[in-house]
Amino acid sequence: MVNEVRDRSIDPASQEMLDVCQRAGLETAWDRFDRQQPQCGFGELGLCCRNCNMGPCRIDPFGEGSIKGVCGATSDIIVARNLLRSIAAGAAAHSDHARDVARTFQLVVEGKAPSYSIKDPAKLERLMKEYGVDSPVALAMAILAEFGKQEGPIQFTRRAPPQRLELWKKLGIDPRGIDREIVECMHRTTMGVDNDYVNLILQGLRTALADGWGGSMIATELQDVLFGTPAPVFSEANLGVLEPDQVNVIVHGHEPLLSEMVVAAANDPEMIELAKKIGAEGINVAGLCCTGNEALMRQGVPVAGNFLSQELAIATGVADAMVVDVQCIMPALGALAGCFHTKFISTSSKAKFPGAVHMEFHEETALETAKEIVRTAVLNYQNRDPSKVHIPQIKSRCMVGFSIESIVAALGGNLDPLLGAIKMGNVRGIGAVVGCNNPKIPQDYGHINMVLELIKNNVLVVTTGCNAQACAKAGLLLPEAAEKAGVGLKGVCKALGIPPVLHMGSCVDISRILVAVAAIANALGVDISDLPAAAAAPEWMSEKAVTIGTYAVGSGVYTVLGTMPPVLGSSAVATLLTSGARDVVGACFAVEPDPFKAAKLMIDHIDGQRKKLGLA
Ligand code: NFS
Ligand code: SF4
Repeated sequence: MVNEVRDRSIDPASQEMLDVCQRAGLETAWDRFDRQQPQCGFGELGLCCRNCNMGPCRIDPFGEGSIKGVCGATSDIIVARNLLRSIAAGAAAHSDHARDVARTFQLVVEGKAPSYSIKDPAKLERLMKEYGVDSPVALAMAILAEFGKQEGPIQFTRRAPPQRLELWKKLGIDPRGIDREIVECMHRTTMGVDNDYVNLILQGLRTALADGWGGSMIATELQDVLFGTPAPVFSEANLGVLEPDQVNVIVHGHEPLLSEMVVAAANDPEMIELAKKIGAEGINVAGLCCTGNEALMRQGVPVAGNFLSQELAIATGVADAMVVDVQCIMPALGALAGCFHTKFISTSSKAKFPGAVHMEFHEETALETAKEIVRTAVLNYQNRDPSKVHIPQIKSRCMVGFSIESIVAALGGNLDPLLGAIKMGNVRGIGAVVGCNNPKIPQDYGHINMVLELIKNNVLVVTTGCNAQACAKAGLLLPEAAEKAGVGLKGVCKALGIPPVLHMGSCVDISRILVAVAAIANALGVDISDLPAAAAAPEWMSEKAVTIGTYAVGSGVYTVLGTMPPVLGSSAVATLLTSGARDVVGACFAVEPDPFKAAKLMIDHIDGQRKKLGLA
């Protein structure tokens, strides 16, 4: 048993809770993953198609049985179409999130969403200037128009270096409207439309760029305007942040529109008084997944864990409410919450779950609903079953909140010190390590080992999403973690008082990384694809990660994936993604599950880039 939990996670708090779950007979994603074995070989290779009802069709990977679908689609077509649909889904998720933020921003500037306000007026001014509009209302209209536009450009794509923009135009992948690109993916992949794998993948690049430089960037910028641009703040991470004597409200999902209001409601004196009246010492809000990142970096709200910690948080027996909105929320949570007193509360009209209580959230009445939710959690505190309580006494301190603005501030006002350190070689390059957990890899094993390898080799790591939370739990987001870095990076971190791993936010905040690499490229007068930089998603699982990887590559960043995307059924598609793309967009994918070897690939790439730039 002990060995088995070690195989499932390297996080000691998760291991402890997995033990608890096993003893109590509680099922987790890891158990369900085991029961799925062996997983479908056709699916793993991307070789099944259900896009019309002459199918389902599947292609024999050994070329012996059926090598074409009923319509004649080959493995190349089927693999590319399936990939394009994943990219569309990921872009839709980020961008529909962005739409809600933009819509809320519009209501705020029209005076119709009294729970929210403008927290970063300076950024609002800058965005108005960038869009060439003279009022916040006009900015809201212009940004909302990005989704339904028929012709481009999407304004934020103009932040890319001029060489990159030229390339996108030449290739015909400069995105038009965000929704238009996503719809076109669905059109092209329906039966009998686009049957050229290269053409399909070019549309994948265009759609992904519409996410990275469109949807995701809109979400990031407007969230900063509404909730404040993150600045360095200390907090704590891991299941040990849950409090035995306080009401624990766990916020899980993605949109800070909800979590910010829950935090505000939990700080309301009336709520705190209610909590004390029923015998609790106070109200403790903790986050999971990306909404956890949002609340962490803006409010210093502690995080309970990353993606694979979500069930374990309920299994502690002290989650008085698990409040969710959209994305990365396991439908298993309802049944698990049913084994405890936990109230599992869904809030979005887009996302309902079995076993959840639905308390729908609307921008106009956000704070009232958030108070109702917190009140429900508080009143539920007395229903805890003490015999089921088990909180691992494990948590780490972390320093988070490295928006570009705060990185520039830490550097003393401009990027020059960083550019200097890169030129000197103290910082060998930049590694963006992001993405999910996936039970195919022991939780955090890929994340932590890759990040440690990179910093040891003087690669400054920027992180978001569930990698950021893995790093927080492992104590890598602290200035002291510079001790684990190579001599050059250690010196830079010590001089600036920053960690060797910079938490830049949630997954939509990978757009911050795009802006950063664009700024560095512009400062050096080169394209992004010339930079000593590389990206990785060591434990990715979500379709959103497919889109992110694609816009990273489309933006010129070499990207290493730790789990295999379902593309091996077509050697043509696999070759295009892992080498041919280099001649098209100046970057490509690699797949390497071993985090040590994957880090080596990134470092070799960075060294090659340095050489090309004439840096030692
Ligand atoms: Ni990103 Fe963030 Fe985590 Fe993966 Fe899910 S929470 S949006 S998709 S699992 S990193
Ligand atoms: Fe089969 Fe072609 Fe229909 Fe797909 S689109 S299910 S390959 S017939």
